[in-house]
Amino acid sequence: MIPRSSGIYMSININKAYEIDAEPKLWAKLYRQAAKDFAREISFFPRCPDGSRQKIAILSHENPDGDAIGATLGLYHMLKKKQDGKTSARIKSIAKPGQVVLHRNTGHDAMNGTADVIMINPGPIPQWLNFLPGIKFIKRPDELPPGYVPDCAVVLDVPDEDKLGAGKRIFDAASRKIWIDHHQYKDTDWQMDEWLISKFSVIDSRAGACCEMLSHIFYYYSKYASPSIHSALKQELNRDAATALAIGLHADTGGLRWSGTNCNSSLALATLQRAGANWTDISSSISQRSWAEQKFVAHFINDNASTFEKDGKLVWCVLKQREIMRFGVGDEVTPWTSNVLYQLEQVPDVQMVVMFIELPNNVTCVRIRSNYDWLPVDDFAKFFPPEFCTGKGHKKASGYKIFHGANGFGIREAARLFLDVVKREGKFR
Ligand SMILES: [Mn+2]
Repeated sequence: MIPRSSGIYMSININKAYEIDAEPKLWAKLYRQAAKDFAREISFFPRCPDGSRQKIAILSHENPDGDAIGATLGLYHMLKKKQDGKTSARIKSIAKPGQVVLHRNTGHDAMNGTADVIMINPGPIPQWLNFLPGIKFIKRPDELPPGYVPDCAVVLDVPDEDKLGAGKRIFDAASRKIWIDHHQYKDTDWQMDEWLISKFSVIDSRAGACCEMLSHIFYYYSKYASPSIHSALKQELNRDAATALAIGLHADTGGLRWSGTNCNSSLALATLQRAGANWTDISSSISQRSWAEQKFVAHFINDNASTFEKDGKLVWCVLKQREIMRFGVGDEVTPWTSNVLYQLEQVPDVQMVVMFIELPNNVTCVRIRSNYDWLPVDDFAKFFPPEFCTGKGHKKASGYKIFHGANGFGIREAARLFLDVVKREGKFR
């Protein structure tokens, strides 16, 4: 059970929770309200009694994807704009590179407060995101100054506190917590409600990406936030923020193609394009593949006995360690094999794709995809003893691990056992 926030900042609505899952009119109303309250939450940073600046940490999940990094940078660039704006000319001179100094313009100089904003992620940050402006300023938790404790932690695209990894310590230590996320929260019992209202949270399980949510929030910020209260944050989306958010929107929605994409995702894209995000450039940079990866995928599909069964509804293949070495796959196993899975998914009639990847120590990783909601692939582990097979995931994309060392099996036998279950229990149509 997570303890409630200290309550020191009760006056700024910290215990307000939204469940945005609503019809269009209500949807807009809720986002407008969320934007106003978010602006108030994040712009509340009085000068600390000892004269130091308040600290704001932007956190996201470990092993970050495009959405986690896009959201982190999107918020950072929105806040950074303050450093360049006219109200903070005085502050600009004291900001170091990569440091954002926020300035809350209350109109009364004595009341002005400032804050340092730090982006934190345990990594590893995928290489393909390196072109994003500001990415090099994201710090690992172990790179923070000793004893770093933020006054406010903003958590983006995280469904579960444990996914913060080493960042959880920083989240736990923060006295104010802001939580913005689009994942499904299955747990709707009172404990979950209690947990969500223990911090300022905006949850929209219909949004395609956390970046989509931030686009809406920033849109309503600039449109409706009352200038008298929120002048420090009332601003248009800037191009760097819009580009980072568009990356996340693209990454989590497959360029607005996957299920989970809806009219609000398109609205978010319009907002981001208007602010200068170049969707064409973003799409082509996301679909670029190195020559080594292209050769690996082509070879793999051509030579690697991708086997069709169930009248072509099921296709499976095996990636062995020696091929991983031969092609210099290195740390790129996940993106490269995703590309293979993607190619196989596009074949007409294919309903499910299964890939077995040989890991060291007689462990096999299974990556499995379904093209359809009615063919879930997240629940095959229950047909095996837990010491042999574990794993789960989403209905249409899951991962398992098979520990076959104890049985003296190789990857082929492990694959055969797993496939028998898939063919027997899978709801092929
Ligand atoms: Mn996401």
